[in-house]
Amino acid sequence: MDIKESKELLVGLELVSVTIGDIAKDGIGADDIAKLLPLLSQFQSLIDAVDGIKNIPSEIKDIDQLELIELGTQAYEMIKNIIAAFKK
Ligand SMILES: [Ca+2]
Ligand SMILES: [Ca+2]
Repeated sequence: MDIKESKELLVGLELVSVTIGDIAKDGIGADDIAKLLPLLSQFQSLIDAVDGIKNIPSEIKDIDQLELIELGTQAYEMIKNIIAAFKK
């Protein structure tokens, strides 16, 4: 088993969190509507993130060392990008 669903979930979480951070960091205003557009254009990523989510526990149970490194690296990048999005 691979870690496809786990990775897709991280991509979706990052996308949503970065968008929220970007919108909220300077207060919510009219200019924030434009910031929702990238989210719409990446709608398929959001669908992928939710689709197959029930397989994630099996993926994690079956994870090997390489996959762990891959997922860990992705999670680290995700957290970095989210923090950056929330910072002014
Ligand atoms: Ca804003
Ligand atoms: Ca998926």
